[in-house]
Amino acid sequence: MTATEEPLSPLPSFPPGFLWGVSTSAHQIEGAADRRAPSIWDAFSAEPGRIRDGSTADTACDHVARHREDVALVRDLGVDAYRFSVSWPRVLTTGGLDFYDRLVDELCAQGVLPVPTLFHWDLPVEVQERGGWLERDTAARFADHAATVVARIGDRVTRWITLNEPAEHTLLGHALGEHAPGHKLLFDALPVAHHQLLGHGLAARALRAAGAREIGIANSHGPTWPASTEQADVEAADLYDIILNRLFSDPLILGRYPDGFGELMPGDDLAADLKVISEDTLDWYGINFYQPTKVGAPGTADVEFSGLTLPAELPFSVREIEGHPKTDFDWPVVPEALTELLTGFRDRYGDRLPPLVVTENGCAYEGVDDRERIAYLDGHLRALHRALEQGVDVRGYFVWSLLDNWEWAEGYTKRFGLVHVDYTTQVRTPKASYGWLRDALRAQRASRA
Ligand code: IFM
Repeated sequence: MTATEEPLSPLPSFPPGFLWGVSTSAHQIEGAADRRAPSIWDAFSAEPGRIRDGSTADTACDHVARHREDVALVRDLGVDAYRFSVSWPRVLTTGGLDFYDRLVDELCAQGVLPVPTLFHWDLPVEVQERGGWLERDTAARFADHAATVVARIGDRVTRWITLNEPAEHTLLGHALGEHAPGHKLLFDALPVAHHQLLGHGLAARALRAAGAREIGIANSHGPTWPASTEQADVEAADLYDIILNRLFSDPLILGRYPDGFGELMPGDDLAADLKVISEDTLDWYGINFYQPTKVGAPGTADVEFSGLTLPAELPFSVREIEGHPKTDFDWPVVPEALTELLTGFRDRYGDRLPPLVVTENGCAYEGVDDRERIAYLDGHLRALHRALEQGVDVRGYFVWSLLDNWEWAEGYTKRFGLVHVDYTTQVRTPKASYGWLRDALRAQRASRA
């Protein structure tokens, strides 16, 4: 993206009560790996060649030790809420929940709403050894995890997220083998999707039993654009859209899988499972949005795409989106696709759709004078506002991410933070985008005063 020196015009006014936040996840920032049980990402990063820079998240941003400093950064930014995840491997360790107790206390003391996510990809190795999400039992174990966490911090936490991006965990972790646990099962990975969704339903029940009333999920979505109007491209794009989008939203919102997919799911009583997944499990629906995808008919060779290898045997191929700037991840910057996505959800689900919250949106760029990130956030917030103007009920927006952090298979090579982290000294330096967002939020408040 071309850096612009021109000051941007003020953002339009967002509705009173609109929830502003920043997001992180446990494995990507916490460090203190010696004070928790091992996760599948520890095992995966220990395998040669899995992580681009050969790194691990053993120290990451050392957030367990520095969480007060990080909460102060959240407070000074002026957002309402902080989305973090609770590491299941830490919860399994004696004393592990003490950290989340302290973190929630600190957030409350600083006037920041805590928004925990109960699973953000870091499955305990001991659960993986019993089959992980390929096994139905993991859904029940996840509900136990939810019950344990809500029993400890539920007196101060009102807003919950069960899962983060079950689609990526299914597809990257189990279908393509690019993420932990590294399985390459292609379509045989589908049980992982169903068991996570079932886990969402069972965890929501556990949270409800403890009195929770604001339960959501953070699902990743993006518009799928057919590469052409040729039938083969349109059909391939439709299949991609089902696998990446509707497979994870239809069961939650409509209580059914897209046509042809229910038959592929495991279990003896799909109808009963779908009730668990969909009945009273969502008070709001979280959308993580980064980019649209252009998709066409399958090709004849493997395709390298944003650090992933997409095998030729897939029934679709991902194509380059041209004519838009790219982030350091090579992801196209297309803010209008967020308006398209949000209005598309409203059009597809109508009255069945719970209020939406954008639970992640952000970009990877180097440098602390990150004008590209400012332009990215500014563009996406205006795009969100256009969806509000068109009557879509969006109640909040969370930037990914507060801090630069360990970006999974990319290690420390991609920086998504509003705050730069020097991984040698652990010094935090707010970037230009941090100052821009702080000022934009001040202007929002002033416009309502
Ligand atoms: O860093 C990830 C996050 O863990 C899940 N959503 C996408 C982000 C950027 O890749």
